[in-house]
Amino acid sequence: MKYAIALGSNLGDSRSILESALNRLATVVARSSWYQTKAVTLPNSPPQPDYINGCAILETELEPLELLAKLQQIETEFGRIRHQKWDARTLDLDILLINDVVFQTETLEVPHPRMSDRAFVLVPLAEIAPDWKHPRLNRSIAQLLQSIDASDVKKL
Ligand code: A4P
Ligand code: MG
Repeated sequence: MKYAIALGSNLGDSRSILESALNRLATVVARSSWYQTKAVTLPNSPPQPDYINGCAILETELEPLELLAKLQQIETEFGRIRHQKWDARTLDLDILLINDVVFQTETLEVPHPRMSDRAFVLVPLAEIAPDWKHPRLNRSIAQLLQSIDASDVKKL
């Protein structure tokens, strides 16, 4: 199965946390550059440090819920503590895409429901998978990226 995942961190030594997390993952077939991005927060929440974000493509036999469990285990290993939604975190690992399928359960929704309007996801993903089609929107990652503002995303 082919997966696209997003990596993000805005607490701790983000760059080395992200590198180590990638090394813990099965069969990474492509990885993007790292990008410094402005934190997207909920309205009226206090300011947060910038994030480092990137994306990777994995080939693995793991089923979607097995991969989600593995990603959450790696988040915990790197000191992720869940406070509030969208809080600053040492490591966030999200599943963006799985082949060309739509997958929806209580604990996992793929395509990731917020990916299409987020420059911090689309810029790194377009670097490694510009032609991957979003199965709900029927548009490629490169096309989705063209319709948003990506000026807050800076390559490191
Ligand atoms: N879940 C459902 N679908 C998925 C999926 N496709 N991948 C569930 C991963 N998890 C998925 O996630 C909450 C629950 O979502 C999980 O238990 C899982 O069952 P979480 O990681 O505990 O919490 P979260 O990340 O705070 O929530 P959420 O809503 O997933 O956050 P987002 O939308 O991912 O946003 N700004 C910048 N610049 N860069 C960032 O990386 N990230 C966020 C988090 C906000 N602002 C950001 C960034
Ligand atoms: Mg998450």
